[in-house]
Amino acid sequence: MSPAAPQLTLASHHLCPYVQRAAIVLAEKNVPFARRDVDLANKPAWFTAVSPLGKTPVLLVADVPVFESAVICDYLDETLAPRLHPEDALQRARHRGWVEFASAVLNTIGAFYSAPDGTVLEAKRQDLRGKFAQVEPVLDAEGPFFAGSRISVVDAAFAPVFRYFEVFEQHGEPDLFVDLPRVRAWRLALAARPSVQQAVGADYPERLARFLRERRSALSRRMA
Ligand SMILES: N[C@@H](CCC(=O)N[C@@H](CS)C(=O)NCC(=O)O)C(=O)O
Repeated sequence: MSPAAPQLTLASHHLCPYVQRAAIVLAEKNVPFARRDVDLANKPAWFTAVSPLGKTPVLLVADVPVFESAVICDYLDETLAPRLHPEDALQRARHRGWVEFASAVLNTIGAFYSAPDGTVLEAKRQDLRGKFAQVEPVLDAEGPFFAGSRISVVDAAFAPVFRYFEVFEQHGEPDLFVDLPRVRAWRLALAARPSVQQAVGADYPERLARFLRERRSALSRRMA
């Protein structure tokens, strides 16, 4: 008889895109887990005890903490079926590189919504557009996902990226994907995926809009 599967707890934050990566991978593997939300402005002692960098997500495997979203996704992929990363080592390395690229896009999104004035906001908007233009030729031509018909960890890393643009566009941001047909189709396929939809609460758009308005940035002022 195989030993019982360990209890999984995801230390989370309502808006954290890195938490969403792990939640999507867990949902794709149909694995139940508990979610424990953390107030990152006032970190509780139980959280700082398990998070060396003080960041979400942390996956508690029984009582063993695993931190860093890419590491969590790799651990889940190595231990739970179905495999989301490619079997081939070279392709797997390529995929890990694009997960890292998704983190770079998230950093640019942070710089975009924190931009102090319209000039920086426009520069960051163009930076984002440039990053998506880099992804366009890398995407599988048939889609709908990064590498074709099967969802991968790269998809789990980009779905939270695209989710920001739902809210940005609701508040008047232009569509950055007009001339990027593969990225555009990919974004739509990810938005329709149940694992992606379930990775955040129903109040996510409202929470994100409130967070953005509170940045005191060029974007906050436009939203107000
Ligand atoms: N490289 C980390 C980034 C995680 C991260 O930046 N988490 C943010 C929330 S989305 C956080 O916990 N920030 C709190 C802090 O830095 O104090 C990962 O991939 O897990």
